[in-house]
Formats: sequence, C-alpha cells, structure tokens
Amino acid sequence: MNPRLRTTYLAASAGLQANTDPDLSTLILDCGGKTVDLGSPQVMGILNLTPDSFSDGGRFLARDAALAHAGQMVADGAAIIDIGGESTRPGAQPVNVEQELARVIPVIEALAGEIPVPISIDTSKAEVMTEAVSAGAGILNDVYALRAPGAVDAAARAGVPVCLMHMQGEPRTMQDAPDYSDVVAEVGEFLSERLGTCIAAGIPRSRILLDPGFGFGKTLQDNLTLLKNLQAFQSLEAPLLVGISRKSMVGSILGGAPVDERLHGSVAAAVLAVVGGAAIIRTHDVKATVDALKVVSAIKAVER
Ligand code: 8Y4
Repeated sequence: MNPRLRTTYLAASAGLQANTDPDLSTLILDCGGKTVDLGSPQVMGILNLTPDSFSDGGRFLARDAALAHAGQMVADGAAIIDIGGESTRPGAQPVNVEQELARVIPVIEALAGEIPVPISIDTSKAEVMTEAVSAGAGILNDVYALRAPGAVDAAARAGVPVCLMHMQGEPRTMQDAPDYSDVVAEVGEFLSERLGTCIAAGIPRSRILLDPGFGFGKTLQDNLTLLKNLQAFQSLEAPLLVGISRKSMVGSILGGAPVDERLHGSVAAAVLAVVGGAAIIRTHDVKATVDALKVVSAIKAVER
C-alpha cells in the first residue's frame, strides 16, 4: 500500500472521543433549498418503491404507499429520503433510462413538496440525475461515483450534493471474485481520485460525500476490514456516508439470517460506523437507527 496514505490515515483519530478532521460540526449541506445538518450523525431512509402494476389503480396505490412510507421515515427522524429506480443488488439486470424515469420521477414530484427533508436520487445515469433534480431531488447518490458518460457534468450543472461510492466491478458480477491487496488503501485511492475529478469538473468540495460501498465488490472480510478502519477515510476530508442496513455481510455474520432478521446486527454496524466517523447512515430501519445514534451522540457529548 501507499505508505503516505497509511501515515495520513493513522494520523486521523476518531472513536468516542471528540471528533476530528473534516469539521462536520459546522457543516450544513445545502440540498437545493432543503438542508442537512452534519453537526450530528444523520440517517438516510431507504424508500421502498414497489414495482407498480400496469393498471392506473396499481400505480396510484404504489405512489400512495411510497408517500406514506416516506412520511413515516421523516416522523421517525430521517434527514434524507433515498429513492432508487434501478436495482443495484448483486446479479440485478440493468434498467433503461425510460423505465428508470417512469419509476422515480412521479414519486419525486409527489414527495418533494410534501416532506421537509431532501430527497436523494440513487442513480448512475446523467439524464436521470438532471430530471430528478428538476423534479425536486436535492442529493445525487451514485454507486458508480459519476463514472457513467456525462454524469460528472450533469452533477456539476445540477448544483446539489453528490455521494461518490466505491464499487469494484459492476453490479451483475461484482460479488463473483472481489480482489484487493489492501482494501482500505485501494478504496481510499479510488475515492480520492473521484473526489479530485469531481472538484476539477466544478463540483465544490463542500458538496461531496464519500462512501466505501459496503457489499459492492467486497468479501465479508473486506467489509469487516473497511468498517474496522473507517477512520482511515477521515483523511479525505469529506463527510462519509455508510450503507450496511440488511446487507448480506450482516446475514453472514449472523449465520445466514434472512433479510428480515438483520435489524439488530445492522444497528450494531451503524453504531460502529458512526463511532468510526460516519456522518450519514443509509438504512431501511429509521426509528431503530435514529434511537441508537442518539445514544451514541449523548455518550460522545459528555465531558470525559
Ligand atoms: C438487503 C437489503 C440486502 C439491501 C442488500 C441490500 C448503498 C447505496 C445501495 C450504499 C450508497 C442494498 C443505493 C444495495 N447500497 N448507496 N445503495 N451506499 N451511497 N442492498 O451502501 O441496499 S443498494
């Protein structure tokens, strides 16, 4: 591994003692009018988008269900609602632009005026980024880290914060044979390169979030190493977003627990991520995660 990276990584300390490098204590993300205060750890709630039936009735029901779910997550303390129209689960088939727009734009339009928190759009496609922000989205969440054609320029023009996530390979095949010589260093180098590219393209540093991409081209061991060493990414001086909720790393640790039995393990991982310096936790289970992070914040706030 690059020894300079190792040194800077080790220089940053976090844990339960007072916070360190990227001064998040005063950072407020401007998400196209709505804001996210990164002075304390925040939760991004994942909105279920039920693939709607072809009948109009089904479509309206799906929209109502999405609105109700988003409203509940906001009531539970979510600071951001994440909407995605393209499955990024391992093995998932890609969807085309038209399908993706048809799934997400009506929901963003219905939601943006109804909820007080920003909507993030989980997409890798430049056209979807542009349309989603026009429809009211305030954050771009890209598992491809703006590497798709036109994405960096679309994001720069959109003028909203972006989350750049690390992924090795592509969703369909990324879990076939993840391979690193030093996962922490390689993820750090990738995020550093994407950060530089985005800043050079005109995205202000203050609008960039970074994410090591748990489960995206990583073995269980890789995921555990990244979580244990999250503090290393503080040297990149950008707020960290972490998504572990219900992922297979939790299922594996729990001896093959199915998705609906991964809540407690996911909350434990969220707590450790925040202790390791994460600013935003992406989760399906907003209330449980918000409560756990309130406990972490209360302990961090005591004098000694
Ligand atoms: C059960 C439930 C099993 C969900 C797997 C999953 C991230 C992300 C995803 C992430 C950011 C997922 C869109 C994968 N993960 N965006 N998106 N960070 N920024 N799988 O870790 O939730 S989708």
